[in-house]
Amino acid sequence: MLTDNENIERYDDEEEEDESIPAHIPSDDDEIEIHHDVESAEVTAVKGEYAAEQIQILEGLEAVRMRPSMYIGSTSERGLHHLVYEVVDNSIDEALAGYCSEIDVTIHSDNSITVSDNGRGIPVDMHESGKPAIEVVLTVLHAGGKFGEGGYKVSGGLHGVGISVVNALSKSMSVDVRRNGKIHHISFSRGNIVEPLKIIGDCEDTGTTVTFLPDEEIFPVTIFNYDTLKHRLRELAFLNPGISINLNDERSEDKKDHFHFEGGIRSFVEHLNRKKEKINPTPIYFNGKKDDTLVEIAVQYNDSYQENVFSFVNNINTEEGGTHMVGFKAALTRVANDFAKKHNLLKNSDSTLSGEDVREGLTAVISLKVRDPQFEGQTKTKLGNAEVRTIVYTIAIEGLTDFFEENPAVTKQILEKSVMAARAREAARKARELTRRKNALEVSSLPGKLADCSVKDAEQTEIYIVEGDSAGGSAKQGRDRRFQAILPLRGKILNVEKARLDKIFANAEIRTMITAFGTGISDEFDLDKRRYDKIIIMTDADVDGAHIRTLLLTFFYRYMRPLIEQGHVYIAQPPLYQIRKGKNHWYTYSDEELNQKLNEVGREGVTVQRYKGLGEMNPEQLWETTMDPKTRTMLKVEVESAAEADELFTILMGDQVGPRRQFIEENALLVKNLDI
Ligand code: 0RA
Repeated sequence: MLTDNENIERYDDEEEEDESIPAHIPSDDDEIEIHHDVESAEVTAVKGEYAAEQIQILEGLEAVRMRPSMYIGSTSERGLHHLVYEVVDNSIDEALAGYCSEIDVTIHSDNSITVSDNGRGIPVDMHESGKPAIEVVLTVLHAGGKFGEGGYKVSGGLHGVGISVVNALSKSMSVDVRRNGKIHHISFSRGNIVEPLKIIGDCEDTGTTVTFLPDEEIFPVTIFNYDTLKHRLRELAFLNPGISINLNDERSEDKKDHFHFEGGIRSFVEHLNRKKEKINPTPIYFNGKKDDTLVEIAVQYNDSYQENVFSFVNNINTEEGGTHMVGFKAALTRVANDFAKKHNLLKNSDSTLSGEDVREGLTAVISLKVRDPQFEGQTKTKLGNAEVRTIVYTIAIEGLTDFFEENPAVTKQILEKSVMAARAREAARKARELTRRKNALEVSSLPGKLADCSVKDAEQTEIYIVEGDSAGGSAKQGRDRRFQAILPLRGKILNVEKARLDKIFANAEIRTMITAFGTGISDEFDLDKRRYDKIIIMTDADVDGAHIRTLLLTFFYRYMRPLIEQGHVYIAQPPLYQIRKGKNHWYTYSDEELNQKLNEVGREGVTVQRYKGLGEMNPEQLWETTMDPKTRTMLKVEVESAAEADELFTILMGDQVGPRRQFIEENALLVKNLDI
């Protein structure tokens, strides 16, 4: 179990490793982005000269077209959508500077995009280079911030490469600026100027409208996904309260959304929890500031067992976590334990609450504004700034302590859940030890209900998991006892999707299976210890049977996944009908097959029996139709893709009845046909 201290120590280790890498590699960009230095005129002047030189030697937009991935991550659909975010980020910056309240994003029918805002408008006056400032902004890499008046660019960061990159990668881009009572227009193709800046009309408002068409020479796919844009724009509206963002899709009617959240990240966690049963009805919210780092945190518990914490730095989703996350988690664990001890929520037999315990059912959003964020990790979404850990820790300790002390009733509800989680964790540990010991004793402790096979070589054996005692009886008599084992299950098995580990271990049917299979579960699962090569689920061909099959598959998938991945799980296919005519008889496995058979055979003197359950078959029939390797048909269970399957199981075993019912009826979903 990871305690706070371990968390922090582990983090420190990582930091030490990082010290071998220079903290900051100087690059052109540093000198170009002079907007940090408004306080010292002298420094600004020196940097200004330097910047002018640098602009000349800067690789031009051609370099962006040569290696687009270096600037936008990839030219996949992800990169394509980054183009939109890049333009929107500029408008968000304008909003954060206090000059813009509304951003409209439109997807046109030709898959071009318009981003329009009511900010001050990109400056159109002459730049020292002799070109209009707007032309420099749109054609020189990283020039965007140069024309601002200090403050720091808080959005962007990850892909804050500048609007010029979007220009370089667009087949066409046109920009209208409403400023000083005039509408100014300029346009480009693949970064080259097409129409120089000109005035095309009068206006009363101010703002910027950018329209661009991604270049199909660069992007294999140039079709925008509405939901992808919607997701990110909604996120931005949560992270920047007060801003209105409108999304409009002209490719289809009535596809539009409006995002405006005065509640900010409070609204964000409410949104994340919208389908959940809440524990604290109003999210816990606090913020704080130290030096140039702004911290905002919103927390709301729900009654599930999942943890859902999202963190953002300068509007970028830090998917890999980092120092801010470590600081927050450590603070939560600490404050929760302090409160639990002070209010006697822990019994003598309880140990302390672990980080995982206090995050059970937690939904939280952490949003930071950091002046010089260092992004690390695989996808550059892990915050590395060491000082941030302590800043977030301190602010979170104070914010959480205040809330807990002022709201003791709801805090007790939250922490009672954590205490339950801690007890479940302890019970699971004991139960796990118990099954482990049983496995060590092997055969002598095998469950009584199991009719084992005589062959000991696991490669050659199979076990039938059979629904109900009567079918179990038939199967026991009908089997080939040398290599076929039978385990009858009584009644429904536990839905593991909705239970903690201790309950899972307490379930008799599940314990029986774990012991019979010999493999252990979860992180202790060991395929080599399996006692059978094939695990065959044999249930009735009705809805109840399908339900039991689903519950079993869920258990295998969640706790013995390699069994499925390595192809050891099968579904038996008992027949639906027996057809008799004179001394002959046939079995059919579907209604179509029945009709076909009746048309080949003829209907006269024929009796058809429909099997309602396995129990209606005698042992010989069961052997002949379903268990004899020479004649049987089985389905092999396959996991197509882990992520898809995961989602599927969540739908399946979650609270929504509709999709689950559909699965049960179709039930062929994770199953591929395989004739044996
Ligand atoms: C540089 C300086 C100023 C504004 C902007 C850029 C700006 C850029 C974009 C891009 C999309 N919308 C935008 N809105 C503003 C400040 C200009 C001033 O000082 O008035």
